[in-house]
Amino acid sequence: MYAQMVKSTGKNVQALEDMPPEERAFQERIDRGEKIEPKDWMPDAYRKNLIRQIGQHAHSEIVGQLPEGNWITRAPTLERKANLLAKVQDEAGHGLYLYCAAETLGVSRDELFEMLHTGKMKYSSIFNYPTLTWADMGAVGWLVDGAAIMNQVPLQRTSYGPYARAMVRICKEESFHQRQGYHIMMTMANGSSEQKRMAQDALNRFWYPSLMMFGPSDKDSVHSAQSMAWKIKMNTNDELRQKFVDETVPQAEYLGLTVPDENLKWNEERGAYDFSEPDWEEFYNVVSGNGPCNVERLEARKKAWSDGEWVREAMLAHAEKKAMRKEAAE
Ligand code: BYC
Repeated sequence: MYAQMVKSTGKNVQALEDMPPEERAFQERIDRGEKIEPKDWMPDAYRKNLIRQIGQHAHSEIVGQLPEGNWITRAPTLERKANLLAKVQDEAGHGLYLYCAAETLGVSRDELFEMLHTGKMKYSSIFNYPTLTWADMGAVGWLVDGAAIMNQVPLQRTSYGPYARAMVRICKEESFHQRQGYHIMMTMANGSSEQKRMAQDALNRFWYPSLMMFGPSDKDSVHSAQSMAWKIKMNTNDELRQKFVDETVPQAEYLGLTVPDENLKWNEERGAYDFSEPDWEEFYNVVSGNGPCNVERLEARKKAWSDGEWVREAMLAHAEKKAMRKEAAE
């Protein structure tokens, strides 16, 4: 696995005084809050870890179009259809900004796609769950984009310039996505008893997979310590998961829906909700390729790649012709 190449960036973060001078100067720049730009010197492991995270992030945006794209033709009104279409297009755009950011680190887009298609690079576990009813479009926008915002807003301050700048626009758009999802949930939750039942069912199915989006619990997170030292990540997985639960539970209450967790309880002392952890066995199973839709999602992406081959060839041929014409004219 490509990602295993960076496993050395585990929990043992090197102390500043033990670093070689170049690495130490690099770490000090990060500690001062300076942005690292593509042509700056950086440790190999920083570069590899960023390629891993940005690449996975880009793949998640691209694969993430599939569960919602599935509902564009079945949206209940023209307005809902236009909104969903715009949202799915935004996700494609996010993928493209992120691939561009990854390319500045010296990896090509073809290499990134190859790693996705051969299973060497991951994408978010959440997109391996099916979207069974229209209410799922509400739950995805509300919960999945809601979790994405929680994770991505801090990434606007990440140390790598092109990644941080891509996050600014992405976060603005995610905020619209979250609201359109919540609006669908509001309509369903205040609709007929059958619509309310569908909204509750969507919440039941998407709650725990949304909690899994933040990654394994801190004690099992492989990359957090080093990624946080490098400001590739700004918070731990558990910190963001807690923040998400604390913000989302009142939103569920406002909808009159019940979060499917018997242990959910406000903890006065902590000023936060106590809640049940997701089933981590299920998480690792999905991440290793055995979720309900893993095979279908990868097949769809591979088909899109091979169906688009003639377009890529035509564009390259056009660019070559243009270059030849320019050369001949000079
Ligand atoms: N799914 O050491 P850890 C969106 C992997 S899309 C799959 O804690 P890290 C949207 C992890 O990669 C938004 N794999 O990792 C789009 C690592 O494996 P490798 C997606 C996961 O990187 C369309 C291993 O588990 N957002 O908004 O420190 C429609 C150990 O984990 C997951 C991003 O990508 C997972 N959920 O922390 C709607 C944000 N979690 O690489 C919406 C950027 C963990 O060693 N990424 N793994 O083989 C991040 O912030 C971090 O990479 C994570 C994980 C918090 C996700």
